[in-house]
Amino acid sequence: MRIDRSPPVALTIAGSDNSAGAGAQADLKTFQALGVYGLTAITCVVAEIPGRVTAIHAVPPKLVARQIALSLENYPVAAVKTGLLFSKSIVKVVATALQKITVPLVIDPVMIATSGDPLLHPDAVELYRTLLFPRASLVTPNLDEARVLLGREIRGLRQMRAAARDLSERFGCPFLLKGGHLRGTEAIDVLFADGTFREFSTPFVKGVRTHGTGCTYSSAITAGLASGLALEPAIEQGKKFVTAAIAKHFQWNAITALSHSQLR
Ligand code: PXL
Repeated sequence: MRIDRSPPVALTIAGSDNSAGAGAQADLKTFQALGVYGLTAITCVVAEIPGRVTAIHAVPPKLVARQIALSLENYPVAAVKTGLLFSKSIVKVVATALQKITVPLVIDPVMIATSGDPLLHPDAVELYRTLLFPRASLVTPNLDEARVLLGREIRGLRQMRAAARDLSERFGCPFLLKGGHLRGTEAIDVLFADGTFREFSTPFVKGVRTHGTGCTYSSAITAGLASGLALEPAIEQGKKFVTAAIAKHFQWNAITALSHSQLR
């Protein structure tokens, strides 16, 4: 009798962060900690430390497409996540490469680093709306990204609920709007999916630089979906995972990093 010991497989399509708290490196560490084998398709290379992006360079779109195609053709990919896609031409090839997938797709619409440095070319946003969201199982904007997508400010929980519903109805897919930037006593995220609301809340951890939390959260959700969880349990697992990673952060002088290890 053959016992299949192979873990679930997830693919992240994301930028490389040399400081390894965000981007594809954060995604891989998260997948690993949650028992999922991670594949990567790198879209761009970012030279940075938390709080300071010094350079960013795109991978040629054809090479991004090759990485995705090889991953999908040769591995039993059970869920896909997109992070920083950098430019219009990369969004286009990613959308084309993902056209045939039937597995869950999580889109983290990364636009700006926690430091405030721009990451995505602004002219690529429209292609997210037209090419990527129609395919998404979940989109995970923070409040800044939701403001760009919706074209209005979002202040407070009531406006968050309205924004999550409006985004989901406008783009026809589930939206998880992350409220960490409100800096209340609770970090509340609002899901609007299939006509209903659900909220996910944990105590807000103060005073931690949050470089990479968005990447970690969306990749933990993706790991859950790759493992066969339904959307809401996958978000619950992701929220627990990112909260534990923030609580267990470590620090070298001015540099803070999330801990992704030994969380299970
Ligand atoms: O946290 C957003 C993010 C995503 N992806 C890459 C990044 C960053 C932040 O700096 O470098 C590659």
